[in-house]
Amino acid sequence: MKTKLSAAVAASTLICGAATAETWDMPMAYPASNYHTENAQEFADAVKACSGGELEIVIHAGGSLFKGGEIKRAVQLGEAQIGERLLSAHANENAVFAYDSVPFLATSFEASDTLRDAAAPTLSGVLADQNLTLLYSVPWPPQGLYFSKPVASPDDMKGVKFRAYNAITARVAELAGMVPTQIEAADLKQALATGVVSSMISSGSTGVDESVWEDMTNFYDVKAWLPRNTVFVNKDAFDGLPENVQTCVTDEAQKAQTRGTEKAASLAGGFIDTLAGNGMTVGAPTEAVSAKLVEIGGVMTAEWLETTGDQGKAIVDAYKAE
Ligand code: PCA
Repeated sequence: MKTKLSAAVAASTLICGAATAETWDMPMAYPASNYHTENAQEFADAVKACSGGELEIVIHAGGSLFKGGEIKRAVQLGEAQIGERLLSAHANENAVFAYDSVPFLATSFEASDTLRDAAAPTLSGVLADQNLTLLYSVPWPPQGLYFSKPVASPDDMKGVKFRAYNAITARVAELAGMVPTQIEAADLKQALATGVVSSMISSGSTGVDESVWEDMTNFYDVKAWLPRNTVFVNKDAFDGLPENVQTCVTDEAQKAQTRGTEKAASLAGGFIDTLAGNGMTVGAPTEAVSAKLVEIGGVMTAEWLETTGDQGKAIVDAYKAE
């Protein structure tokens, strides 16, 4: 018995020793049950398979390894090898990161894909300068406004405490006379329950993930933009992979991008039905509120183009040329 056991141990040591098996940590900010996270898990499983077990990616959902705001830096520094982040929340480093959140520039899944492709060369370059390799991105459904009261006119928004997820959403709030505070989705429920905020702009997906009907009553389907979660890898970690494993990762990333986008599109309507099914009043914004949002969007588009200069212009020109 003893001999058999030690022979088995010796054999497995040999096998492990022979392979260059590597494990990567993948911090993510959103819940394990969210489609972005499920999609990344499928990506991780596929990478394990196509690399013949040489690369294992371990998902850490819900900000459990690094909080949303820390993920990008952790991957840049190699504290995690790969991660997913709402890149637009890093527009303070480079406004190009907010290309997906320019109000009313791309408001459908199709347009969002076109914009992604138009931005990809610029975005990859900006990320590479930060020691990151762009892998894939998946959109959230179109963004709508949530409130804890009916909002029929722009005046109804004045003074309302607003949960922002990046500087863009904070700016929308500010221009509408609301009071923004930046809060990660993982902390949203508590912020709503304690009255720190009572409104936000987000998708039906996050509204359902966080059962926001417990604290808010109205959802206005504004379709302001489709922000993206972007998956990137530490450049040194990626460059250090054998070529066949690199190809496996990039091939599976392409598939994950397509699969995740299809998932988002197929789930979008159901999320809004779930909000309504749980008692929220769901519908389009009034004309007065729409007009105000379009005005705000105009201001913000001009600001974004000014801050990004040639890079922003190149993205918008490439998008419009499609
Ligand atoms: N959900 C994320 C970002 C955009 C979205 O729809 C959030 O609210 O944090």
